[in-house]
Amino acid sequence: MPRVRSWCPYNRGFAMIPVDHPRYRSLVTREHLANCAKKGIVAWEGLIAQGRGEAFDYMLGERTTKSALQAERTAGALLLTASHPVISVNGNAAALAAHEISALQKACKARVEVNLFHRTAARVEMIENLLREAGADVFSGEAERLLPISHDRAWCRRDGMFSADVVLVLLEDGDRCDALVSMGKTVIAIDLNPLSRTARSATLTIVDELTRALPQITDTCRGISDSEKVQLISSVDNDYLLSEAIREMTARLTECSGLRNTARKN
Ligand code: PTJ
Repeated sequence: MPRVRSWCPYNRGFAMIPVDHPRYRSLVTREHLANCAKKGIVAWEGLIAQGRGEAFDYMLGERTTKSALQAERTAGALLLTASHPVISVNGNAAALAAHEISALQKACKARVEVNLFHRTAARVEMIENLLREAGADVFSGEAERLLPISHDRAWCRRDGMFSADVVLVLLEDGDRCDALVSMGKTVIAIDLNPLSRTARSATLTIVDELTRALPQITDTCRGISDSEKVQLISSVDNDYLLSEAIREMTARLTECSGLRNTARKN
Protein backbone atom coordinates (compact mmCIF):
# COMPACT_ATOMS: atom_id res chain seq x y z
CA MET A 1 0.00 0.00 0.00
CA PRO A 2 1.42 3.45 -0.88
CA ARG A 3 2.56 5.37 2.19
CA VAL A 4 0.55 8.56 1.80
CA ARG A 5 -0.60 10.86 4.57
CA SER A 6 -4.29 11.52 5.08
CA TRP A 7 -6.56 12.98 7.74
CA CYS A 8 -7.22 10.79 10.77
CA PRO A 9 -10.55 11.68 12.45
CA TYR A 10 -9.52 9.99 15.69
CA ASN A 11 -6.31 11.76 16.67
CA ARG A 12 -7.18 14.78 14.52
CA GLY A 13 -3.76 14.37 12.89
CA PHE A 14 -2.31 12.30 10.08
CA ALA A 15 -2.89 8.69 9.05
CA MET A 16 -0.86 6.68 6.57
CA ILE A 17 -3.90 5.43 4.66
CA PRO A 18 -4.84 6.60 1.13
CA VAL A 19 -8.06 8.54 1.47
CA ASP A 20 -9.52 7.04 -1.74
CA HIS A 21 -9.24 3.46 -0.44
CA PRO A 22 -12.74 1.89 -0.44
CA ARG A 23 -12.20 0.71 3.16
CA TYR A 24 -10.56 3.96 4.29
CA ARG A 25 -12.64 4.36 7.45
CA SER A 26 -11.97 0.81 8.60
CA LEU A 27 -8.24 1.00 7.79
CA VAL A 28 -7.75 4.35 9.48
CA THR A 29 -9.53 3.01 12.56
CA ARG A 30 -7.27 -0.05 12.66
CA GLU A 31 -4.13 2.08 12.23
CA HIS A 32 -5.26 4.39 15.01
CA LEU A 33 -6.08 1.51 17.40
CA ALA A 34 -2.75 -0.20 16.63
CA ASN A 35 -0.93 3.06 17.44
CA CYS A 36 -2.93 3.35 20.68
CA ALA A 37 -2.01 -0.27 21.53
CA LYS A 38 1.68 0.54 21.02
CA LYS A 39 1.30 3.44 23.48
CA GLY A 40 -0.53 1.18 25.96
CA ILE A 41 -3.89 2.98 25.82
CA VAL A 42 -5.58 0.07 24.07
CA ALA A 43 -4.89 -3.44 25.38
CA TRP A 44 -3.49 -5.76 22.68
CA GLU A 45 -6.62 -7.84 23.25
CA GLY A 46 -8.62 -4.74 22.34
CA LEU A 47 -7.49 -5.15 18.73
CA ILE A 48 -9.15 -8.57 18.68
CA ALA A 49 -12.31 -7.05 20.16
CA GLN A 50 -12.33 -4.44 17.38
CA GLY A 51 -12.01 -7.19 14.75
CA ARG A 52 -14.98 -9.00 16.21
CA GLY A 53 -16.98 -5.79 16.26
CA GLU A 54 -16.09 -5.11 12.61
CA ALA A 55 -17.37 -8.53 11.58
CA PHE A 56 -20.76 -7.89 13.20
CA ASP A 57 -20.86 -4.37 11.77
CA TYR A 58 -20.28 -5.81 8.31
CA MET A 59 -23.35 -7.98 8.81
CA LEU A 60 -25.35 -4.92 9.89
CA GLY A 61 -24.31 -3.10 6.73
CA GLU A 62 -22.22 -0.59 8.75
CA ARG A 63 -25.26 1.57 9.43
CA THR A 64 -27.54 2.46 12.32
CA THR A 65 -30.67 0.34 12.04
CA LYS A 66 -34.14 1.52 13.02
CA SER A 67 -34.10 -0.61 16.18
CA ALA A 68 -30.62 0.65 17.13
CA LEU A 69 -31.86 4.23 16.77
CA GLN A 70 -34.78 3.40 19.03
CA ALA A 71 -32.32 1.95 21.58
CA GLU A 72 -30.14 5.07 21.31
CA ARG A 73 -33.08 7.38 21.97
CA THR A 74 -34.11 5.20 24.91
CA ALA A 75 -30.55 5.36 26.25
CA GLY A 76 -30.72 9.16 26.08
CA ALA A 77 -34.02 9.14 27.97
CA LEU A 78 -32.62 6.80 30.66
CA LEU A 79 -29.46 8.88 31.13
CA LEU A 80 -31.41 12.13 31.38
CA THR A 81 -33.81 10.80 33.98
CA ALA A 82 -31.13 9.08 36.09
CA SER A 83 -30.17 10.64 39.39
CA HIS A 84 -26.58 9.37 39.25
CA PRO A 85 -25.60 8.32 35.69
CA VAL A 86 -22.09 7.03 34.97
CA ILE A 87 -20.37 6.43 31.63
CA SER A 88 -17.84 3.61 32.01
CA VAL A 89 -14.86 3.88 29.67
CA ASN A 90 -12.25 1.28 28.68
CA GLY A 91 -9.19 1.54 26.43
CA ASN A 92 -10.97 0.87 23.13
CA ALA A 93 -13.78 3.31 23.89
CA ALA A 94 -11.38 6.12 24.84
CA ALA A 95 -9.24 5.56 21.74
CA LEU A 96 -12.23 5.48 19.41
CA ALA A 97 -14.51 8.09 20.90
CA ALA A 98 -12.96 10.38 23.52
CA HIS A 99 -14.58 13.49 21.98
CA GLU A 100 -17.97 11.80 21.60
CA ILE A 101 -17.83 10.68 25.25
CA SER A 102 -17.04 14.22 26.33
CA ALA A 103 -19.96 15.61 24.28
CA LEU A 104 -22.35 13.05 25.77
CA GLN A 105 -21.17 13.83 29.28
CA LYS A 106 -21.97 17.51 28.74
CA ALA A 107 -25.41 16.68 27.35
CA CYS A 108 -26.49 14.26 30.10
CA LYS A 109 -24.35 15.39 33.07
CA ALA A 110 -23.04 11.88 33.74
CA ARG A 111 -19.85 11.02 35.57
CA VAL A 112 -17.16 9.58 33.31
CA GLU A 113 -15.17 6.82 35.00
CA VAL A 114 -12.40 4.60 33.62
CA ASN A 115 -12.92 0.90 34.30
CA LEU A 116 -10.51 -1.63 32.80
CA PHE A 117 -10.29 -5.36 32.33
CA HIS A 118 -6.52 -5.27 31.70
CA ARG A 119 -5.99 -2.83 34.51
CA THR A 120 -2.69 -1.13 35.35
CA ALA A 121 -2.21 2.22 37.05
CA ALA A 122 -0.32 3.46 33.97
CA ARG A 123 -3.18 2.57 31.62
CA VAL A 124 -5.78 4.20 33.89
CA GLU A 125 -3.73 7.39 33.91
CA MET A 126 -3.15 7.42 30.14
CA ILE A 127 -6.84 6.87 29.41
CA GLU A 128 -7.94 9.50 31.91
CA ASN A 129 -5.52 11.98 30.32
CA LEU A 130 -6.79 11.18 26.83
CA LEU A 131 -10.37 11.81 27.98
CA ARG A 132 -9.42 15.06 29.70
CA GLU A 133 -7.63 16.27 26.55
CA ALA A 134 -10.90 15.67 24.71
CA GLY A 135 -12.73 17.87 27.20
CA ALA A 136 -14.23 15.27 29.54
CA ASP A 137 -14.46 15.86 33.26
CA VAL A 138 -13.09 12.52 34.50
CA PHE A 139 -14.23 11.16 37.85
CA SER A 140 -10.97 9.89 39.25
CA GLY A 141 -9.38 9.29 42.62
CA GLU A 142 -9.22 6.33 44.97
CA ALA A 143 -10.69 3.15 43.48
CA GLU A 144 -11.76 0.17 45.59
CA ARG A 145 -12.57 -3.45 44.74
CA LEU A 146 -16.31 -2.94 45.08
CA LEU A 147 -18.05 -4.93 42.35
CA PRO A 148 -18.86 -8.63 42.94
CA ILE A 149 -16.53 -10.04 40.25
CA SER A 150 -13.15 -11.75 40.55
CA HIS A 151 -11.23 -9.78 37.90
CA ASP A 152 -9.99 -6.22 37.86
CA ARG A 153 -13.16 -4.64 36.52
CA ALA A 154 -14.22 -4.93 40.17
CA TRP A 155 -12.17 -1.78 40.86
CA CYS A 156 -14.34 1.34 40.84
CA ARG A 157 -15.07 4.47 42.84
CA ARG A 158 -17.55 4.41 45.72
CA ASP A 159 -19.12 7.73 44.63
CA GLY A 160 -18.88 6.79 40.96
CA MET A 161 -19.99 3.52 39.42
CA PHE A 162 -20.67 1.83 42.75
CA SER A 163 -23.44 4.31 43.62
CA ALA A 164 -24.72 4.86 40.09
CA ASP A 165 -28.34 4.12 39.22
CA VAL A 166 -27.72 4.06 35.44
CA VAL A 167 -24.42 2.89 33.90
CA LEU A 168 -23.56 3.18 30.22
CA VAL A 169 -20.99 0.51 29.36
CA LEU A 170 -19.05 0.84 26.14
CA LEU A 171 -17.73 -2.46 24.69
CA GLU A 172 -17.90 -4.90 27.57
CA ASP A 173 -16.90 -8.40 28.39
CA GLY A 174 -19.94 -9.78 30.13
CA ASP A 175 -19.34 -10.42 33.81
CA ARG A 176 -19.41 -6.84 34.97
CA CYS A 177 -22.61 -6.12 33.11
CA ASP A 178 -24.20 -9.06 34.93
CA ALA A 179 -22.79 -7.86 38.25
CA LEU A 180 -24.08 -4.31 37.78
CA VAL A 181 -27.57 -5.59 36.90
CA SER A 182 -27.51 -7.88 39.95
CA MET A 183 -26.72 -4.79 42.06
CA GLY A 184 -30.02 -3.29 40.87
CA LYS A 185 -28.58 -0.84 38.35
CA THR A 186 -29.96 -0.03 34.94
CA VAL A 187 -27.23 -1.00 32.48
CA ILE A 188 -27.08 0.34 28.93
CA ALA A 189 -24.58 -1.52 26.74
CA ILE A 190 -23.20 -0.60 23.33
CA ASP A 191 -22.14 -3.84 21.67
CA LEU A 192 -22.19 -4.84 18.01
CA ASN A 193 -22.55 -8.49 18.98
CA PRO A 194 -26.23 -9.19 19.78
CA LEU A 195 -25.29 -12.69 20.98
CA SER A 196 -22.78 -11.61 23.64
CA ARG A 197 -23.42 -12.12 27.35
CA THR A 198 -23.21 -8.37 27.77
CA ALA A 199 -25.89 -7.77 25.14
CA ARG A 200 -28.13 -10.36 26.76
CA SER A 201 -27.70 -9.32 30.36
CA ALA A 202 -27.93 -5.52 29.93
CA THR A 203 -31.18 -3.71 30.61
CA LEU A 204 -30.89 -2.06 27.20
CA THR A 205 -28.46 -2.99 24.43
CA ILE A 206 -27.57 -0.75 21.53
CA VAL A 207 -26.39 -2.96 18.68
CA ASP A 208 -24.49 -0.30 16.78
CA GLU A 209 -20.94 0.88 16.29
CA LEU A 210 -19.69 3.03 19.15
CA THR A 211 -18.85 6.13 17.10
CA ARG A 212 -22.26 6.06 15.40
CA ALA A 213 -24.16 5.33 18.62
CA LEU A 214 -22.72 7.99 20.94
CA PRO A 215 -23.66 11.07 18.81
CA GLN A 216 -27.21 9.75 18.48
CA ILE A 217 -27.53 9.43 22.26
CA THR A 218 -26.08 12.93 22.66
CA ASP A 219 -28.52 14.38 20.12
CA THR A 220 -31.38 12.74 21.99
CA CYS A 221 -30.22 14.21 25.30
CA ARG A 222 -30.12 17.65 23.71
CA GLY A 223 -33.65 17.59 22.37
CA ILE A 224 -36.08 14.97 23.63
CA SER A 225 -39.54 15.86 24.90
CA ASP A 226 -40.77 14.74 28.33
CA SER A 227 -43.54 12.70 26.72
CA GLU A 228 -41.11 10.81 24.46
CA LYS A 229 -38.87 10.12 27.48
CA VAL A 230 -41.76 8.57 29.39
CA GLN A 231 -42.93 6.57 26.39
CA LEU A 232 -39.45 5.17 25.61
CA ILE A 233 -38.61 4.29 29.21
CA SER A 234 -41.94 2.56 29.80
CA SER A 235 -41.47 0.35 26.73
CA VAL A 236 -37.87 -0.90 27.11
CA ASP A 237 -37.75 -4.41 25.64
CA ASN A 238 -34.21 -5.72 25.24
CA ASP A 239 -35.29 -9.09 23.82
CA TYR A 240 -37.11 -7.26 21.03
CA LEU A 241 -34.09 -5.03 20.28
CA LEU A 242 -31.72 -8.01 20.14
CA SER A 243 -34.06 -10.06 17.97
CA GLU A 244 -34.43 -7.09 15.60
CA ALA A 245 -30.63 -6.78 15.33
CA ILE A 246 -30.34 -10.50 14.54
CA ARG A 247 -33.17 -10.20 12.02
CA GLU A 248 -31.40 -7.28 10.28
CA MET A 249 -28.15 -9.26 10.09
CA THR A 250 -29.93 -12.37 8.81
CA ALA A 251 -31.76 -10.34 6.16
CA ARG A 252 -28.49 -8.87 4.95
CA LEU A 253 -26.75 -12.24 4.84
CA THR A 254 -29.69 -13.71 2.94
CA GLU A 255 -29.66 -10.80 0.50
CA CYS A 256 -25.91 -11.23 -0.09
CA SER A 257 -26.16 -15.00 -0.59
CA GLY A 258 -29.01 -14.34 -3.06
CA LEU A 259 -26.75 -12.02 -5.03
CA ARG A 260 -24.05 -14.69 -5.19
CA ASN A 261 -26.49 -17.30 -6.49
CA THR A 262 -27.69 -14.90 -9.17
CA ALA A 263 -24.10 -14.18 -10.15
CA ARG A 264 -23.33 -17.91 -10.46
CA LYS A 265 -26.33 -18.50 -12.74
CA ASN A 266 -25.28 -15.66 -15.11
O1 PTJ B 1 -9.38 -1.63 27.90
P1 PTJ B 1 -9.72 -2.87 28.69
O2 PTJ B 1 -8.53 -3.41 29.42
O3 PTJ B 1 -10.88 -2.69 29.64
O4 PTJ B 1 -10.15 -4.03 27.65
C1 PTJ B 1 -11.18 -3.78 26.73
C2 PTJ B 1 -11.55 -5.01 25.87
C3 PTJ B 1 -12.37 -4.49 24.69
C4 PTJ B 1 -10.26 -5.68 25.40
C5 PTJ B 1 -12.38 -5.99 26.72
O5 PTJ B 1 -13.50 -5.33 27.23
C6 PTJ B 1 -12.79 -7.20 25.91
O6 PTJ B 1 -12.08 -8.18 25.79
O7 PTJ B 1 -14.00 -7.09 25.33
P2 PTJ B 1 -14.68 -8.29 24.48
O8 PTJ B 1 -15.03 -9.42 25.36
O9 PTJ B 1 -13.85 -8.59 23.26
O10 PTJ B 1 -16.02 -7.60 24.05
C7 PTJ B 1 -16.05 -6.45 23.25
C8 PTJ B 1 -17.39 -6.42 22.53
O11 PTJ B 1 -17.49 -5.16 21.89
C9 PTJ B 1 -17.52 -7.49 21.42
O12 PTJ B 1 -18.77 -8.12 21.54
C10 PTJ B 1 -17.44 -6.71 20.10
O13 PTJ B 1 -18.31 -7.23 19.12
C11 PTJ B 1 -17.90 -5.32 20.53
N1 PTJ B 1 -17.25 -4.24 19.79
C12 PTJ B 1 -15.97 -4.16 19.38
N2 PTJ B 1 -15.72 -2.99 18.78
C13 PTJ B 1 -16.89 -2.29 18.79
C14 PTJ B 1 -17.87 -3.09 19.44
N3 PTJ B 1 -19.14 -2.68 19.62
C15 PTJ B 1 -19.45 -1.42 19.18
N4 PTJ B 1 -18.55 -0.60 18.55
C16 PTJ B 1 -17.28 -0.99 18.35
N5 PTJ B 1 -16.39 -0.18 17.77
